[in-house]
Amino acid sequence: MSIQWFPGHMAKARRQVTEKLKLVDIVFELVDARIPLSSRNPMIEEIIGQKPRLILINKADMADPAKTKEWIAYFEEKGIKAVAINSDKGTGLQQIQKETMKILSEKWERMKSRGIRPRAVRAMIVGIPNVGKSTLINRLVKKNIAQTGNRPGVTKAQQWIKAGKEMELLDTPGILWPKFEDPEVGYRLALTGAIKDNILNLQDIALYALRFLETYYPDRLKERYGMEEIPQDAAELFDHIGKRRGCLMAGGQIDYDKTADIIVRDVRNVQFGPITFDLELLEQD
Ligand SMILES: Nc1nc2c(ncn2[C@@H]2O[C@H](COP(=O)(O)OP(=O)(O)OP(=O)(O)O)[C@@H](O)[C@H]2O)c(=O)[nH]1
Ligand SMILES: [Mg+2]
Repeated sequence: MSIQWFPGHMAKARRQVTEKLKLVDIVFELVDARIPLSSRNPMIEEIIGQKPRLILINKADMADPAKTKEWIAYFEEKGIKAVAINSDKGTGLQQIQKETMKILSEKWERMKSRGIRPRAVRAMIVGIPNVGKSTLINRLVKKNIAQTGNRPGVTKAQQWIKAGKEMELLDTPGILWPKFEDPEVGYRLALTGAIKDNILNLQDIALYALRFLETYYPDRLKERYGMEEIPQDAAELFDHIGKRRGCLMAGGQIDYDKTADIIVRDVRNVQFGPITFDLELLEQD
C-alpha cells in the first residue's frame, strides 16, 4: 500500500516527543484494541527507551473482549503492563491511576525519603492519529478541554492539561511512521481510521475488509449485505453490495467508490459487531 507521507511533520513530531520526555514521569502509550500491535508505533519504542510506560488499550468496546485479554497477557509477558479502556464511556479509567502509582512507587518513595513532597504525576500521552488520546484526556479531566474528532490529525500541537491534583497530562498530535514493513499493518491502520481517507485507495481497503470478514466472520458479512454465498470475484462482490445499498451511477452502473466508502464506514461503525483484526503476532520487534 503506498501512501504519501510528510517526512517534515514526522521529524517535528519526533523532536517534540523527545524534548518533553525528560519532563514526564511516565508515558501512556495508547493503542487501538482492534489492532493492538499494528497500532504500536515502532518509532515510539525507540524514542521513549527506558522511560516508565503503561499501555492503554483504548476502544475496547469495538474489539473482541477475549482477544483483548490475550493481548493484555502478551504485553505482560513482554514486561509491560497493559490496561483495556473505553475512553468514550469512561470505563477502565480508575485502573490507570492505580497502575501508574504502582509503576512509579519506587520513584515516589525515593522522593519522599529525600523530603520532597508528593506532586502531580506528569504523563505524556502518545499514539497513532485518531486512537482517542484527546478523548481520554477529557475523560480524566472531566471537562472537554482537548479538541476531539472522528478523523486523524485533530490535535495539531502539544498541550499540558491538569487532571485534579494527581495528574498533569500532555496531549500530543498522533504520529505515524514512514513505512509499514508489513502491508497488512497499513491496511489495518487505514481501515480503523488512523490514516486520512483522501490519501487512500478506499476500494483496496474495502476489499481487504471484505476478505477479512469472509475469513473470520462470514455469517456477519452475509447477513449485513443479504448474501446467500460470498462471491469470489471482487467485482461481483462489489456489484452485489453496491446494488443492495443503492450505489448506482447514471446509466445504472455500480459506483464502486461509493460502495467502498459504505463498506469501510460499516466496519468503523461496528456494524459487523466488535472485531479484533490483529489476531496473529505480527513480528514487529
Ligand atoms: N467507541 C469508542 N470511540 C472512542 C473511544 N475513544 C475515543 N473514541 C472516538 O475516537 C475518535 C477520535 O478521538 P480523539 O480523542 O480525537 O483521537 P486522538 O488520538 O486525539 O486523535 P489525533 O488528535 O488526531 O491524533 C472520536 O470520535 C472519539 O469519540 C473509545 O474508547 N471507544
Ligand atoms: Mg487529539
